[in-house]
Amino acid sequence: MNELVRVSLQDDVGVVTIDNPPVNALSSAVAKSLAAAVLELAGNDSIRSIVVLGSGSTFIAGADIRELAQIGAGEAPPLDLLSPLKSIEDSPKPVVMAIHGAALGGGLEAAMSGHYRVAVPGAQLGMPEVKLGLIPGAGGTQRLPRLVGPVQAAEMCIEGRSMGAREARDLGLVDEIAEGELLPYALRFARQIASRPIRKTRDRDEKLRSVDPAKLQALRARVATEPPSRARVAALDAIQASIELPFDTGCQREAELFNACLQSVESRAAIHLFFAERAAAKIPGLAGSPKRFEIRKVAVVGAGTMGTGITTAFAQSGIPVLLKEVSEEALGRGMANIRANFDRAVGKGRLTQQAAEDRVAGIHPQIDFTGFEQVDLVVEAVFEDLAVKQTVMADLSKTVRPECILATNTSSLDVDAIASGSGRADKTIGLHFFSPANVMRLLEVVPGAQTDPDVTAACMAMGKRLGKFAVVAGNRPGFIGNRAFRPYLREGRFLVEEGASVEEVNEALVRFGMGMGPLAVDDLIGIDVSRHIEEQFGRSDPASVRRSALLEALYRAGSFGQKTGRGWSDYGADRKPRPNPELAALAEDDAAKAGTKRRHISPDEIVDRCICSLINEGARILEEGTAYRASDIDVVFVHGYGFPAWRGGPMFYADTIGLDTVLAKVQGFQERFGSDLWAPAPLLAELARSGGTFSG
Ligand code: T1G
Repeated sequence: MNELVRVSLQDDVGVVTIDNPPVNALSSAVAKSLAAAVLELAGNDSIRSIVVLGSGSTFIAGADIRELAQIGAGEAPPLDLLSPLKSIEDSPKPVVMAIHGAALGGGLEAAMSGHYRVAVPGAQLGMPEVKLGLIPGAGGTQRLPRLVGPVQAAEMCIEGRSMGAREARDLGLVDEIAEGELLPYALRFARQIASRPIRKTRDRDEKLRSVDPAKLQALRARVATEPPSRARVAALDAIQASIELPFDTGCQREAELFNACLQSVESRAAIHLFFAERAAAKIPGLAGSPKRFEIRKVAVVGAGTMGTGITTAFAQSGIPVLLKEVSEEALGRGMANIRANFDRAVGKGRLTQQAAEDRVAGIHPQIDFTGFEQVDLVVEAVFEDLAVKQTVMADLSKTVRPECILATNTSSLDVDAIASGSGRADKTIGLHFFSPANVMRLLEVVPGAQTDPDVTAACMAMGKRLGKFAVVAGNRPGFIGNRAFRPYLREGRFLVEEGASVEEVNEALVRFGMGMGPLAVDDLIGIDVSRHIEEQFGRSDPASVRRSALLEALYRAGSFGQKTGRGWSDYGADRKPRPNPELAALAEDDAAKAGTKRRHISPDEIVDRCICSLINEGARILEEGTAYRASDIDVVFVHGYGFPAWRGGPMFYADTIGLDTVLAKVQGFQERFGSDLWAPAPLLAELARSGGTFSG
């Protein structure tokens, strides 16, 4: 046939193998070749039935997202998977779709265009399009309701979750579970059904007629209460069309809705993030996998909030962990935290009780270094003090084996300075987990000046095993995240000093899509901690500090935020923020001392100050090489700092509104507030002038 699909004959059964590595993505070319192959076999008199399967590790993991990105950008013709799939369905010879690995999105749509589906037990089937801001666009919203019923189909499309083969069989999506090898099973099945009448999915209307409209209404009501999603609403509209319209008209309605989603900023942002998350895993100049340092067993030093979160993250991924603390008492508190983490996971149905107990059993709490000579990696999560960390590194170096990796969970200290304590800088690295470390999916991997590249690669691969988005960050103060987040927090504080209320600042950023406002972040991490971080930065870059008088005043008043019940806001037992009655007076007093007049500040200015300062700092991080690519900064902020995924991350957002617009805003603030804080990053100025983009 051609390099995308292969055709072979197995006596009276024709076999079509899709071969489009790495995941047999269903590009328009693959769909056309597949349909042509089926048609060719259907015309072969010696053939009574046809089997379609995927080569390699999977069936079809969806339409080709790269092609979708080009279509969305107007660089490729509209998607047409509908007609090739329809011609497969029109085959006069029965077509059996043999599924292993993933049948997702366009992959499941291709499977449903067949007349039968058999799947191995481990197969995953689902409609994840909504995660890309899309809906199924190859007839899926019309065929799926015919197989599993409209309500089930709607749930699958608005949730985007995948399901196992058995659940799919029970729902009527799969006909049989293929025990043993897939192809021989599918060939036997294809012979069994060869003489049965063809049943086209599009003709199977019985489940459409038995729909309960109230249930669909309930789903629509639920979607209305969730964060706005054009794709979810569009999916419900398309499913509704499957009930009300003939198949072909329903497909046209689906195509309209699909194309509207594809043009949306949400979808472009989601597709950008899909590839950004995968690109972040690649280290330029370092090909191949990190086999030299395989991480099978680890140790964690320090059972505080970070240490117990990190231990839980390793244990829940099935990696045995030694957890060391200085006292039985501290160890006891740590293990109680860890058990509570697992209880929560069981409570949310993410783990069975037995699995949780097995995971906890894989943790060995101790107050000495017994067994440390057998581990492949040690992560220190002790108090954030250089001397303390250097001492721990020195002790570890005397205990662990030569090939063991030593990692520090510092969030603000110099990795090279910490490594100097270990005497093995080539095997020392920063692993910056985010709290709670067993939940947050971001991991900043921070190589020092002498860190062996294979050590970095091993930690990146380990990050993927932990289900994290691992991003390489340069060993500069604040790495990527804290560095760019600092001006965002700074502007939030200054805006209150200049006249905005705390609530106005927080609400404006939450409306923009941030997980929480900058002042709410200060209150969560602690005013004392925020002030400490400012001091840390001040030591490495004194010029960059313009202290917030109000932050100082809160600190002097002992108002450290949630932990003291008062900070920028007041917090009762329910931890809900309420206005801090003292703050307005503090701000007026501060303004009087500074000789400034507080003013009304618009939500737009609030957002622009916080977000543009972050973007400007992001550009500095990029130009100095602290991040490999702009999309890495997007991954960091979406998965570590609550930046809205539907905006694609700060650098992608900047590209969407135009770098000339961002530059103009930054220059405007520079005129008003000075160059020390608002000097445009040279890269931003250059790209804005040349019409370039960060992701260009
Ligand atoms: N299109 C193009 N490339 C894809 C792809 C796809 N659908 N899926 C994966 N890749 C690439 C990926 O970029 C990476 O490339 C490599 O494959 C391995 O991926 C019309 C509109 C299947 C669970 O949303 O969820 O169908 O970085 O690192 O961890 O209705 O990939 O090596 O160069 O993720 O083993 C719907 C997307 C599309 C599923 C495997 N489908 N894929 O995970 O490998 S929209 C999806 C995944 C659609 C139709 C609509 C995962 C996976 P590179 P990986 P993995």
